[in-house]
Amino acid sequence: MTTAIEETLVLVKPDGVARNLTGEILRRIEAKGYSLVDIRLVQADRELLAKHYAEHEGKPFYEPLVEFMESGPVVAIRVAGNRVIEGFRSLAGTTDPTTAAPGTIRGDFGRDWGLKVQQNLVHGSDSVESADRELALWFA
Ligand code: IDP
Repeated sequence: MTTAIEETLVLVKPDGVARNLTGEILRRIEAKGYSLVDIRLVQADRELLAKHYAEHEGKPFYEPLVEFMESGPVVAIRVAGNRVIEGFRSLAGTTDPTTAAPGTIRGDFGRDWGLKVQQNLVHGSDSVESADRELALWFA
């Protein structure tokens, strides 16, 4: 456990925006006590997504993931708070929305749609290093 104030990148993915869940996701972030520092609606292009998902290049779900992420606007949010990186990932739930715990964003609103990519509503940075790198990309 650490008391360091952190910042993380949260993305409401195209499925979350299309299903009008942006407000609900913001509500949960604020209800948990984290601060919204910056927010923008972005139509991401391939160049940005290739940088964002560089670690997944070559995996079977990479191409469907990039296609999904460029299929519509995403909401990028800079969120701050003590241990917000792990805190938001806890709010989001595990990657697979079918089995994500009820009470989490993915567990309450997500499911498997039989597609090649898991449409799981949100992204949250997974480490301080990732957060720094991703925030620089989305809030350049
Ligand atoms: P995370 O978003 O929970 O941190 P990552 O492993 O970083 O998960 O994967 C990035 C995104 O790629 C996931 O959120 C999901 O949309 C998609 N993804 C990950 N693993 C799979 C898979 O096995 N099949 C389909 N899509 C996947």
